[in-house]
Amino acid sequence: MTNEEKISRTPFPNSNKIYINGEIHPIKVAMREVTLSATRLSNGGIEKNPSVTIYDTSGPYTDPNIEIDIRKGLPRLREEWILGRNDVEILDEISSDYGQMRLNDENLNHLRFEYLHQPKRAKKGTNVTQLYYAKQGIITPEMEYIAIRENQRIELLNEQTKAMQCQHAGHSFGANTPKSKITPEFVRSEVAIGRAIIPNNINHPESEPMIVGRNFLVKINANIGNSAVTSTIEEEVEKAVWACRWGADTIMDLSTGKNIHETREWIIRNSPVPIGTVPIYQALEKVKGIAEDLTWEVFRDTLIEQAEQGVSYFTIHAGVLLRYIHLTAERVTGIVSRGGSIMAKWCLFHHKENFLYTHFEEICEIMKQYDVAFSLGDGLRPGSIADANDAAQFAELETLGELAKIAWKHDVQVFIEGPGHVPMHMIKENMDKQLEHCNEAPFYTLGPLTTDIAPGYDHITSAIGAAMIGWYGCAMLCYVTPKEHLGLPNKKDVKDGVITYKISAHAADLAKGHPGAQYRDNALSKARFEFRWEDQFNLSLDPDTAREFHDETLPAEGAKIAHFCSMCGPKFCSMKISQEIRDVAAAEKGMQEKSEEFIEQGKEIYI
Ligand code: IRN
Ligand code: FE2
Repeated sequence: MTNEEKISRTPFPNSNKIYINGEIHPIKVAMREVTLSATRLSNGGIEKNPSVTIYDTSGPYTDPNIEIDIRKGLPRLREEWILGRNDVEILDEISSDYGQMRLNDENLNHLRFEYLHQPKRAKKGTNVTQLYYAKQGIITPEMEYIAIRENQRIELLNEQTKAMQCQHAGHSFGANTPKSKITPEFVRSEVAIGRAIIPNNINHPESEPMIVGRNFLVKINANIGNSAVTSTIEEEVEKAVWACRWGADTIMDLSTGKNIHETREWIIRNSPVPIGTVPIYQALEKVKGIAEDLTWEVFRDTLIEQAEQGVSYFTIHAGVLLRYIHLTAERVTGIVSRGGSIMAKWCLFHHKENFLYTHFEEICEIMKQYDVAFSLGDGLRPGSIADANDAAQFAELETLGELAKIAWKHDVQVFIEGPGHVPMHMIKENMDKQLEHCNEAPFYTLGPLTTDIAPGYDHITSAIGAAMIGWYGCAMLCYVTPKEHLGLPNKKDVKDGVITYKISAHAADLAKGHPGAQYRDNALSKARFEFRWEDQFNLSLDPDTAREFHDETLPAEGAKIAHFCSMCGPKFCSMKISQEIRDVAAAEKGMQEKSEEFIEQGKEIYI
C-alpha cells in the first residue's frame, strides 16, 4: 500500500468543493456545496431545491483536483500572506537544541520529510500576532477568509430561506453576533478586544484560517496521540485527516514516545486545521518522565522547537499555583489533568512556585514571535461530579484571568481551558465565572461530562454538557470519545467523538441564533418530509452511516424514492400520512373553492 492509499480522500457524496473569492484580498475560501435533487409536486410538476453550502474543515483532501503527496505536505495556502507582510525572517537553521539534534541524527533519515520546512520568526522588534494587527486596525487575509467562511454564503439564501430562520434564537451571550452577515471588520474588532482568537502560527502556512470566539460558530477540537508503539507516521497523519474530514476545527497532537518531533512534523505539514499541543508532555519526555527534573530551560527549548514547527496553540498550565494544591486534598478524584499533575508534583517537590507562572512573560516573548496562542490549561479542573465547581477550580480560574491580561499586554492571543466533570445545574456558573474573571477571553472546555456513571458512553455524557456550555457562550469544545477513561481511541472512536461534538456545537449555534445555522436543518427536514432519501443522507453530518442504516433493511434502489422507511412501514409513516392529509386538504380546498364559485355563478343564473 502506498502512503496515499492510507489517507482518506473520498469526496463527500453529491458534493463539490467550491472556492469563494475575497473582496479585499486575493484569497479563495474553500467550502463544500451539496447539490440536491428536485421536489416532485403533487400536481406532477417539479421544483428545484437550491444547493446547500457547508463550512468545510476537510481541507484539500476532499478536492480531487488537488494532488497531495504527504511526504511533501499540503499546498502552503498562507505562505504569501505571511511573507507579504515583510515582518518575518526565514531562519537557516532550527533554533532549538533538541530540534537540531533530531535533524543531525542520521538514524532518523527514514522519517524525514522531502520538503525541508525552514522556520520563520518575527524580525527583531516586530510582533506578528493577529491580535497585534487587529489592534493596528489591519484586516489581514486571515480575517477576511474567516468572515467569508463563517457566513457559509448566507448572502445567497433567498428570502424564503431567511424566513425559515429560527425566530426564537438569540441568547444573550450571542447577542453581539451580527444577525445578518459577518464582516471582515467584525472579525478584526472581535480579535482586537480579545473576545476571539485566530490560531495560526506563521510556521503552519498549510492551515486554513479559523476563529475561536463566542460570536462565531462554535468550534470543536479532536485530540489525537500516538501512545501505541506500533503506529506508523502515515497512520498518525491519517488520524488527523480523518478527524478533519468529520468536522474537527483544530487538532491537538498529544503524542508521546520516541519519535514525537518527527510525528508532529508530519502532522503539521499535512494538516489543514491549526494544531495545538501541551508542550510540558514533550518536556517531560526529555527528562525521562521524571517531573522533578523539569527545568525552565528544557521547557523553553521545547516551546521554541514546537513554535518553529508550526504549532498554533499551547496548553500551558500556569495557573496551578503552589498555594492551590492543598485545595485538592479532599477531592474524590484529586488532580486529573495530566499537565496539572506534572506541575503540582514539580511545585511540591521543589517547594517552589510553578515555573510556567514565574516565567510567564518570557513565554509571551517567545509566543509572539510566531503567533502561537495561549490555551491556558485548567490543571485543577474537577475530574468527577463530586468535585465540580470547588475552591481549587475557581481559584485557578481567577489566576488564568490575570494571566490572560499579561498575554494581552504582549499582544499574544489567549483562550482559557475549562472543565471537566460538571452536573447540568452547575454548568452555567462555570460560564458566568469565566466571563467575569477572564475579561471575555474565549472559553474552551473538555465536555463537561454531566455524570460519571457511563464509561463507554462518555462521548454522550459529555456532549450534553458541551451543548449546554456552547449555548451559554463557550467558544470551543474539546471532544471526548467513547474510550474516555478506558483506553486509546481507535479510528471509529475518533469519528464518533467528532460527530458527537459537531452535534453539540451545531445545537448550540442554533440556540444562539448564528445567522445561517438553521439553513442546513431546514433543507434536511424538507428532504425528509418529501422522501428525498439521497438528499437526506447527503445533508447529514455522517452520510455514510445514515445511508448504511437505511439500507440495512431496505437495500433496494427503489426504496430510495419510497415514501416510507422500515421504522414504521408503509402504513404507519406519519410523514406519508401527513402528506396525504395535505393532499386531501388541498383537494377539499379546491372543491370548496369550486363549489363557492359554482354557487356564485348559480346566484347569477337563478336570481
Ligand atoms: C480542554 C479543556 N480543558 C482541557 N482540555 C484539553 O484536555 C487540553 O487542551 C488537552 O488537549 C487535554 C488534556 O489536558 P491535561 O490533562 O494535560 O490538562
Ligand atoms: Fe474524566
